[in-house]
Amino acid sequence: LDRIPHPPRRIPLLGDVVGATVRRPVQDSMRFARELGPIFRRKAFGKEIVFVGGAALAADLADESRFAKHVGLGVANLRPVAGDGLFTAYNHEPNWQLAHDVLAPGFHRDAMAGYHRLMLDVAGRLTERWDERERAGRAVDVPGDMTKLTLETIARTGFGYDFGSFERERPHPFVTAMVGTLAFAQRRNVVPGPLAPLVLRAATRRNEADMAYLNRTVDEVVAARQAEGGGGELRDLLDRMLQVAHPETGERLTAENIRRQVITFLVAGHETTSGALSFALHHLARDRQVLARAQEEVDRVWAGKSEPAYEDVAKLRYLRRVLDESLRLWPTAPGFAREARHDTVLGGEHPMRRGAWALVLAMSMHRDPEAWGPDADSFDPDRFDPKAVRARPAHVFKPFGTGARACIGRQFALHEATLVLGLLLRRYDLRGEPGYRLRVAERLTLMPEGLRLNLSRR
Ligand code: MNH
Repeated sequence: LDRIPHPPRRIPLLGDVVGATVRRPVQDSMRFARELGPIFRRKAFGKEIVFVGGAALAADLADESRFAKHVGLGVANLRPVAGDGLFTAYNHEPNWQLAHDVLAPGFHRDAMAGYHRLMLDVAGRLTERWDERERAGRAVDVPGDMTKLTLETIARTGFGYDFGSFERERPHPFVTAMVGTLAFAQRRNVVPGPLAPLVLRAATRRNEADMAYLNRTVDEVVAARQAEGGGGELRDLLDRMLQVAHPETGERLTAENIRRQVITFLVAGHETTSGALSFALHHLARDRQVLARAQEEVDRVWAGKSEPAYEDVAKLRYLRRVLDESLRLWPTAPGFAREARHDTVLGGEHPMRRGAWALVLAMSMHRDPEAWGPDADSFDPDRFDPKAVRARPAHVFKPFGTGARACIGRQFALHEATLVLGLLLRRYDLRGEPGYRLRVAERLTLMPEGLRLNLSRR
């Protein structure tokens, strides 16, 4: 550890707090990575964390024979809400493999093609709303509306549930309760254990009410589905959770674990996609050439179709590159933790004991000039042209994590986001607000703050 640099002004007891902010830890860490190099450590309130931002070291951490996912920090904070659901399960918990094997086919091609219709319906609600705004000459709130869109999409495709987000002025109470439990989980991490009962008394009671509300709502959705009687085709994730037994062991998910999975998918399935769509729209509105090229592609590839079919979405190759390039600069899940499976040496230089872990800063890895060139901070979708991809080392682009615990919803998110961007670009010209400078808010995920766009129908 001694050989790993840390910030120069380390304050006794408090640690590396100089130059740090509470609200933007990821962007702070990226600045530290620029000063301190590909690996560094930061200490706060007695806890020391090793960060890896260099592409070569991060690529080494992707070696599944030596490293695995570590459930820590932000992910561990979600345990009170998401328990042994897929995202927060420890590697050794049997429900991970069980749920993974039962749910993975819910993201294969046939299943995905079945979600396409519902995704189009939700996108239609968005464009209805945006048309009204456009007629009134008013700007749209991009992150707000993208969050409504992605929440409705996962709720309807995954669970046949409609939150009515576009019809409401205020968020659905389920959403308020969900956000409340997340905020509480995060807060619990910064209040020292023995003080928690005192400091968080009111918050704890509130949190219990929130959790009870979440559980009750999920139980109602499940009960309604069960009342329909099982059997027949598997329409969505909930059907799979309720009806599918493990192909080898015959085991089924328990009622308690299904609750955890439903909450997991509602949370994991919308925040990050919403951010990815928002950043892509920001870059499209700002770069007229990129916008023109993407619009030309949509007009050409979807010509003569009132609605794109499932297969038409993946044909938008350039638009996919725009999305990849946005996720490179702004990986909306900005980091993931890796632990050593046994004693090993990271990058041939840093010894790690079994169980020792490091946080990969995807944002730094994605901007490392060694892998991405001297202009790594600039937005250029052509970096994802197949030739350019082949010329780069492997494992330097990881917006969806890595290995066995990588994102199960990757294809889902990419299909949804490409479809929606295609529909929006075909329908509108986008203009940013004059003087807007990108500011990025952090709430475990990254999100552009205050991003509003002006539309005009094409
Ligand atoms: Mn998703 C895991 C990023 C969309 C459901 N997701 C991960 C991880 C990253 C990630 C990174 C790995 C975290 C870790 O190693 O600790 N996910 C994203 C991004 C998007 C995204 C950037 C959108 C863009 N994720 C989605 C969607 C769904 C989803 C959509 C569901 C429909 N993600 C998950 C689940 C896991 C996960 C579930 C946990 C998988 C596992 O551990 O088996």
